[in-house]
Amino acid sequence: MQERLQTLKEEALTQIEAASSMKELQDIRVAYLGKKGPITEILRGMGKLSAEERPKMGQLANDIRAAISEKLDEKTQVMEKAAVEEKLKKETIDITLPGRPVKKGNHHPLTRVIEEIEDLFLGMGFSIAEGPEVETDYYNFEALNLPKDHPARDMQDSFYVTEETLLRTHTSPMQARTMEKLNGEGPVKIIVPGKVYRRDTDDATHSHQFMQIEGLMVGEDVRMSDLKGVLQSFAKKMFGEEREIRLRPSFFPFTEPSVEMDISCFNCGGSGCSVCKGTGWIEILGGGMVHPNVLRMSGFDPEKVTGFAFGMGPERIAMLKYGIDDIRHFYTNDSRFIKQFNHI
Ligand code: 2U9
Repeated sequence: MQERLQTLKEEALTQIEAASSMKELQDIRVAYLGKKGPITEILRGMGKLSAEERPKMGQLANDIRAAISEKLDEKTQVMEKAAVEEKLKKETIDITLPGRPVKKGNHHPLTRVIEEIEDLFLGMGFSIAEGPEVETDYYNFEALNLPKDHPARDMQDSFYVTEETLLRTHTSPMQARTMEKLNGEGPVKIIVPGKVYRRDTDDATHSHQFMQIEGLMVGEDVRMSDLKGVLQSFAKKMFGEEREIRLRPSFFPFTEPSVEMDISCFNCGGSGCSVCKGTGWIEILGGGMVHPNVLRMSGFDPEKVTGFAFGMGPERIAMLKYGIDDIRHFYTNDSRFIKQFNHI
């Protein structure tokens, strides 16, 4: 039995030495130290030994079991360490290698223009107000002097959600909401950017969803000259200090008098070209003095306060600024289009 144990020990240690995987080691552990293993078997056979032999054999058997177990642990550690090193070797990165270029995204050209316009008006003391895109018929039309059967409603073909709610056709309802909250106490000096919706067939210059930035200033003795001053300052900052502006008479149900603002063409300087269609002037926005009905419906007394308002389409300004010929480019998410603006 003693030789048997020794043989087992050498055999086990040899196998452990030769083992090249954790699995093999585990198999050796089970094979030699397991319940059905030869050492256990020998220990079970101890009964046949004499009383003086038993402790010696027992000790030997346990020593051999301990030696095999120790060797197994030792080899396991060696293997685990080797595995970690292997992994580290595999994972070592050559820090001298250039990193993978992280493709940096960029602002959508429309976002740029909107933020540029917002900054200009923030710089003139306006604050930004944003309102709900699903509006009530009252705030989208009635409060803006467009009573139920007013023909001008057709100019703004709408997506109705229910009899009384629709996707707003302009951001003006938020100006009416802002005024109403002030219970006739001005001043009001806000711009309202946002998405608006009109039931239009998309083509190069029309989109069923587009952006608007409208502005409103209400207070004592607000005049048309204030509107002209604000629009002039906006035009020069947005399109160049050498820009001239001109105001032409126009009509909007919510302003009286109403104007359209043109800027001198930034492409030909005014001598006439394809950008300004030979006129030397480019139409940018509309505006006017807030209609007394609109002031009254939003809780202001037109005898005490006056106001001006204006509205522009950021897509139009971005198309002029970047020479874009089709409004749909802004909405079709074609990365070839968007990528062009990464460098600016
Ligand atoms: C209130 C009172 C008056 C907003 C105004 C315009 C003129 C205008 C167009 C610009 C481009 C619409 O998207 S567009 O085609 N808008 O020309 N907007 S005055 O007048 C208001 C708004 C709110 C309470």
